[in-house]
Amino acid sequence: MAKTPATRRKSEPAKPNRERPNEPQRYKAEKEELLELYKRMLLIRRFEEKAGQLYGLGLIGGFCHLYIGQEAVAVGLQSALDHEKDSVITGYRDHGHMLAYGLDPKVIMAELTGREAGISKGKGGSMHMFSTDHKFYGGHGIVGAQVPLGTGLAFAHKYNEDGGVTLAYFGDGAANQGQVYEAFNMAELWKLPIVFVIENNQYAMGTSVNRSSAEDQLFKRGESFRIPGIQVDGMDVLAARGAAEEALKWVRDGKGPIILEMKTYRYRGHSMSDPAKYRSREEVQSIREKSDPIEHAKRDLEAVGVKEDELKTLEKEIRKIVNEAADFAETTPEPDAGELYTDVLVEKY
Ligand SMILES: Cc1ncc(C[n+]2csc(CCOP(=O)(O)OP(=O)(O)O)c2C)c(N)n1
Ligand SMILES: [Mg+2]
Repeated sequence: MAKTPATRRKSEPAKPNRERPNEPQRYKAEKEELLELYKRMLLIRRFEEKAGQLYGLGLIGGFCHLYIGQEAVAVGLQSALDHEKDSVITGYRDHGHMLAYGLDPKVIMAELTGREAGISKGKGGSMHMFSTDHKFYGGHGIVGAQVPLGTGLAFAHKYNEDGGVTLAYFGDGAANQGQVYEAFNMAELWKLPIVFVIENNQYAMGTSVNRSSAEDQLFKRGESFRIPGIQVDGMDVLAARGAAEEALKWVRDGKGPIILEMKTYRYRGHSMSDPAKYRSREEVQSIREKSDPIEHAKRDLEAVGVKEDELKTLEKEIRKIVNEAADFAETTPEPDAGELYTDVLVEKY
């Protein structure tokens, strides 16, 4: 008989979840660890800038949503995962999440240019990166759809008793979708091992969170499901990592799901075709100047004695990696025409 993750009988009333997670602390990183986090964020920044250029040159087709400004979220959170066990799922703004894993930038850039060597064999493109080897389940273009899918992944972790946790990322816009709340209900009812990560970058296409959300404190969105939530400075990689430690502890202790609202900001338009008329240049400029996650980490590095020269060398290294990824993505072959007939589901319904 199939196992069921249900934790109580029908006749038993639900037990109120009165416990609260601890207030997360800013993660105390050793110098080497902080350098690694900084490097990953810088790689995402330079990679995304390059992707923007290649798009402008017509080398990337279809949609392309850049992650610039949000780097600390994926890097901080994913650095706390157990990559042998845990799974990740996200929306279409997904290049950064793959790079945060430490995946080869060449393979990701080649996916953007639709080449055979790409992570989805060049057939997914920007929005549909996938790597089951890394337990990365996409890359999804339907807003909010990754939340029930992620809940399914968490169900599988519990069912298979593999000790894994799912990180399901979604945006502030997606947070207003009905399917998100159906998933919340099931996740809490069955105490599924999932961290719901709301990347609140303040906008859903051209609509600001304040204009679209009756409750704009998104970490509270689980309250009616008894799912606790924490609001986190998503422009500080160490705050993100600290919050991830608390959230993962909560979930791994069998206490069910938790919400992390990561307050962040996207510097670029929603996608490459967005003229961004719904906000002022001054707004973007002021966040860049005051809250940039990479500059923030740079200051932390300088405080532990890392010298300007070392950072310059690192910058050069990263630019080299990104240029090589772009060269590779421009020159490696396109998929064979026969690939049109592979990885396609053909079935009668
Ligand atoms: C079900 C569905 N509705 C609408 C869209 C069109 N759409 C694409 S992105 C987007 C905004 C989502 O914003 P948010 O969740 O905040 O994510 P962000 O783009 O800021 O990362 C919308 C409405 C879609 N892709 N899927
Ligand atoms: Mg958004």
